[in-house]
Amino acid sequence: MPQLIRTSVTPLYHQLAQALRAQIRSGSICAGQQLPTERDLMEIYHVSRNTVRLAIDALEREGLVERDQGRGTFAAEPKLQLGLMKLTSFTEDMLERGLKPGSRMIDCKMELPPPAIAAKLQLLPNEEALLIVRLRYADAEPMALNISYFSLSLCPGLENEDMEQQSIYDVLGKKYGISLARAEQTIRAKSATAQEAGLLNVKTGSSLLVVEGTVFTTENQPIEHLRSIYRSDRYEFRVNPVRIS
Ligand code: 16G
Repeated sequence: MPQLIRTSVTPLYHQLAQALRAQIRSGSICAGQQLPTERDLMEIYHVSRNTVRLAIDALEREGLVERDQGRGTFAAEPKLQLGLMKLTSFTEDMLERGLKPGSRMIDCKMELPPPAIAAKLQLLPNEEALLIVRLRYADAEPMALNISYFSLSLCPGLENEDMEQQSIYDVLGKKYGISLARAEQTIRAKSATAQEAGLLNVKTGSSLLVVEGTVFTTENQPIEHLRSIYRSDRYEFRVNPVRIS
């Protein structure tokens, strides 16, 4: 067990966080495994309770550990990293990671979308769109909530497809010959409502990531308005910016 350097300018809690981080990253504390208790850490590293708490707080903020009230602190499941440069379906994202994609249909109906969404989809006045709300699973774990409106002018009859068993992007390609080209998306944080928390199996108020935007075909026609709500404990988004001179 590496000892902390008391004479270092690096605060002790920082050094302790580093030591625990290294153990989690190397797998010597693996995902789901309980960390030593506060008292054990105090004894092992000869530090105060406050130092232990500050170190665990830092690891919790980084998403490396999760506290479970009354049970202890556990190494978190590694997050799924989603690149933002590739337009992929949920099904593709999961298969690429060796996970089994699944869906539970929450809602599927034709309706008039809110005006801002109708404008993005370039719908005619009073034109309805297909609302599809699905809870998405990786293996048996709920990961995200997909709330999408599809403009049916390009894919009439989409409402009759079984969207619980199939990939929508697959159906768009195979049945309608539609190639998706690009999306315009924003990402923001929100806290889980009781309903979202129940579906996603997280605590009410925990933080979620919302990706919202429009998907366009190769003909530059908007076909989907999406709002995808991801568990922030299971997802992180990757960006690779380049410097423009
Ligand atoms: C992704 C899309 C979602 C789309 C779904 C189709 C983003 C942020 N989200 O989750 O809008 O409806 O894939 O998945 O791009 P599927 O083809 O597996 O049904």
